[in-house]
Amino acid sequence: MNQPPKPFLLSPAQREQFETEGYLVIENLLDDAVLDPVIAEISEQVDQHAQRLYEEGKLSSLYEEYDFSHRLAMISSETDVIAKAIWGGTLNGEAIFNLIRNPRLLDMVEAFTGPELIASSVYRLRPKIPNYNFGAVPWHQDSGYFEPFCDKALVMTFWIPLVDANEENGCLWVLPRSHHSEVLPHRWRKEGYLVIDEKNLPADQQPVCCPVPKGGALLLHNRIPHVSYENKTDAVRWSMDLRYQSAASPTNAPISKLPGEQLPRGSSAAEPDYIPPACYPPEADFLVRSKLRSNEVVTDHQQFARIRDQHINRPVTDRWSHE
Ligand SMILES: O=C(O)CCC(=O)C(=O)O
Repeated sequence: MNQPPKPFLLSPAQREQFETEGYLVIENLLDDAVLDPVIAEISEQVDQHAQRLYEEGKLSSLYEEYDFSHRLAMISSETDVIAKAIWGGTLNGEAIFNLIRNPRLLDMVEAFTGPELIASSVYRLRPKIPNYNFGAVPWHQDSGYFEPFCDKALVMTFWIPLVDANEENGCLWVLPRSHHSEVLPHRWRKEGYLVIDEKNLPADQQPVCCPVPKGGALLLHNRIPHVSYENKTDAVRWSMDLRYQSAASPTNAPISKLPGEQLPRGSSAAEPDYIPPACYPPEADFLVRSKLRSNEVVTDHQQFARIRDQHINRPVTDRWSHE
């Protein structure tokens, strides 16, 4: 009889580092067979946009002779239209979907959250182009962006570079161990990022720079403060960040309720019966792995695209001040 494949797990030392420090750099996690299709899918999008801009006379060259990390940098020296168009979670092709449901990533998450696994549409593609202000992301905890109901939930982020990421091209920095405390006060900056002001960052830890070679990932706890600075090289620092949680935490994934399963409810005295819509209501969650609802798992990228397109944006609780 065929044995089921062994799950891909963190070593006990890696698990301890993640639990104690709130972050973990994992090398040699995703090989070219996984990343190349993602890069090809993104390159195809860059190419289509470039062709259009070129035909419209808005780009002087297609810069086709440049590789993945340099082409968009060259284009962006003329226009940031393409970087902006593909930034964030706008792409929903097969390779990106397959990366989100990569079994290695899911195995590692499952070991923390159990087998009913929700992937969040809040994935972000970040082509951090050289010397471009929007690429720098101020100190924040991912929980700052999530609903207060999920402050204590575990939402795991895999930050995955598609090129070697280092201090020079703007890899992430973290404040270790800070995930043991509460969600820190954030405020909205004009350009749309949340920031934790310096005075509100825990003073007992020193920031740690987290270079990650291509093929690796930085695993982040949702309450670990992190920051990234400008890219000072001449090439794009391409990365994606993917997020996962248990189906027992608030989710807008269209999943059935299991017998006896309670939906998490609001704890506030003002609205004790309020059922939180999701940890991040503006985007669509989906079931990415399940033992108990296996027929509800999203396995097709077109369905993934549909769920995201049809999602009705619901705002997050406005708990932070605005600039
Ligand atoms: O990729 C970056 O530079 C920032 C990423 C980030 O802040 C995040 O994944 O939450």
